[in-house]
Amino acid sequence: MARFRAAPEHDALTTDQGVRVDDTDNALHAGERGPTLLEDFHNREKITHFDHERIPERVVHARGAGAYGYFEPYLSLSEFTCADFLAEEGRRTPVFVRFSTVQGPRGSADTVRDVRGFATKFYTREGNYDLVGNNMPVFFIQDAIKFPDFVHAVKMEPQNEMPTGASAHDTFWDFCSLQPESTHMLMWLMSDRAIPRSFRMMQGFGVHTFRFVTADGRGTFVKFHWKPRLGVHSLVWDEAQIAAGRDPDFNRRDLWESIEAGSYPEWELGVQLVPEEDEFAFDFDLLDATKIIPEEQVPVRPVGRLVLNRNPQNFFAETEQVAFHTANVVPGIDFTNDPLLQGRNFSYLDTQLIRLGGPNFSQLPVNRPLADVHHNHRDGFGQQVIHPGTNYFPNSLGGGCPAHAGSGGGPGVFRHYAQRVDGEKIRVRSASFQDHYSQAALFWNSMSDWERRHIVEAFRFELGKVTSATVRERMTGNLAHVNAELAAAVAEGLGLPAPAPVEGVPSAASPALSQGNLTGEGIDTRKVAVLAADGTDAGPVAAVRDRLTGRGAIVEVLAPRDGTLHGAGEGLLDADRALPTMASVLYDAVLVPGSAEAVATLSADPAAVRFVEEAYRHGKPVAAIGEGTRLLTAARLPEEVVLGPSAPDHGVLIADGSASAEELADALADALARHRFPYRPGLLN
Ligand code: HDE
Repeated sequence: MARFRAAPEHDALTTDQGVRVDDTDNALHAGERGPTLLEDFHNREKITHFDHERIPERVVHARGAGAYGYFEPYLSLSEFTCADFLAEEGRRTPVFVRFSTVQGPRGSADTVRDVRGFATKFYTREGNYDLVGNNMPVFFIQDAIKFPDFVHAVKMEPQNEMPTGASAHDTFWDFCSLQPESTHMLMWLMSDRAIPRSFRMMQGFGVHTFRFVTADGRGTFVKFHWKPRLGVHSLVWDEAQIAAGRDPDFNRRDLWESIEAGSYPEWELGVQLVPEEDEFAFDFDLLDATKIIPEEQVPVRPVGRLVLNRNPQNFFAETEQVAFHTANVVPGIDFTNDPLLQGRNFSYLDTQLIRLGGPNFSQLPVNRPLADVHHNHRDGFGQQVIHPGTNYFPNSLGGGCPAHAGSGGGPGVFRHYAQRVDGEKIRVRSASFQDHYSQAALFWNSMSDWERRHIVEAFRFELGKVTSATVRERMTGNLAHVNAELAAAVAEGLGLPAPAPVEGVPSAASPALSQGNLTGEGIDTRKVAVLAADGTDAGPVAAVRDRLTGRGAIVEVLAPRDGTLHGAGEGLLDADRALPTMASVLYDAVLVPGSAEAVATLSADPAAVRFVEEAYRHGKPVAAIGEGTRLLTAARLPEEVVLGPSAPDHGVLIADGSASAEELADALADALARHRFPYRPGLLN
């Protein structure tokens, strides 16, 4: 790909034709104050090119961020698949990954409540393989023919193009309430999974059941899982909404900055394998994309790791022009009859033909396979290749090239899985796809108390934005099939009577679904804000910073103004950021060092007071040294938390004179590793 990168550092400005340009600031005019001349080819070319810079955005998943890296298996999977990139422990395959939201346009905010795309292009030696997944393991619909309806319903409403980046509107809930197969996915969407703290802290799922195939044609069903090394963590809803304004690029920036800083995001690839003969061993259909295979039933085997270690150099050329396609498979990976997957296999190439302006987008640098490409496809807009010789098969004039790889196949040759197919042409949904509620209930049953509370609040928020009383009622009625308490709590928030309980709602749970069980390890890249002002004692700040950065966290000193602060003790303290440019939603924890002078300044600064108040309300660790507690009080943290012995249980950490800064830093690190404190005196978050 390197040979496609432009490197203009040492060259003069030219036209598209390579002619050197003397001046690009002034057009060619007839006289100093005269009209601009048509003859000015540089001016015309420059403006014309600019006029054509935009391309259509993706019809869904328009807003995204991408990065390069590699995938590396821990072990060989050749017992199950002949896929070359999975055949050998440690064999590195380059990848490009794009994360995205679904509903909003390119310019929408990152932290909206939405599904996140997690699409990976593996540039394998045997061709490109795309695993085009999401951060939730199921989908809203079972058959791809419903996709245009679903997307029309969730996108901005057609008359006024509102709301941007939100599903909280009438048409979405109208559709879903009439389409009960969406209920399981709605549970995920109303959960905290829909507001990830970071792309680096979310799971990914292939969603469909795919098929591994061995060289001798043996098939095994497979579901793909990505598990983040940093654990699965989310924002809280109030925080997400504030962040959407404070930094609409919140997730994109986080990905970019972590890679720039050398903290490379990492996921483990896991597979759930089901032998072909067990196809009907489950009480749901493996072909139904509204169902998971509970991990307690089929464990997820860890098979390799994905590391992202390089940012793109040009967003448009790389992240915008990348084209993923579920049908980009390599030998050893094949499809199943999942009707959602089958429809996707048509849609991606089709949509890319219009988005990328013709059939040659696989020649764009980011889409080019590393494997050699030989075929008789010719011409089309934007053709980059000069093809000599014949353009048909069979031929003798071109020496019979490019030749068939041979009907017998052989290593590196794709052969479709020889599945027996027999049936009548009918438009029906299989009876095995009819249960729409059991796994929605499974999800609810698996949640911790605080996760359930967040789900109830999310339903209340979303349905509270719906103006149609019929839609609200129909939806709460559907929820009664998931759980009576859930339905009653949502109904209560909407001022509706609790729906009649439904008999026989399943009580099974799958602990693997709760984020509480997916916390990951350590505090790598967690961001701690230190609120300082003139007078702050630089000594303890340096000690805490050293200790926390030693454990991988990022510590930034925020002060009412930029520049060097005049510390109380020895030494000066540099502010990393001016407080007015930042907000607590951009950090994971806050620390207020002591000194009467500094704390008096901060307590009189609404931005500092709000910073602490919000951090506490959003469940983040809050720490103070000595006099720093006065800012906590100014931010109205309950006295029992600031002064009481149970403070550490609530993630509020106070160092008095006797505790060293190092001890405080360690306690803060432990609190950070817990991510959030969902039950705090004085509030729920
Ligand atoms: Fe997509 N989806 N999708 N989708 N999808 C697109 O392709 C589609 C579905 C997913 O970063 C489009 O190039 C249909 C499930 C991701 O570039 C389009 C159906 C899953 C991305 C399309 C689905 C996804 C897309 C729009 C129902 C998770 C962004 C632009 C059958 C497994 C990829 C484009 C990127 C993008 C069609 C459902 C994931 C229109 C018809 C299920 C991550 O082709």
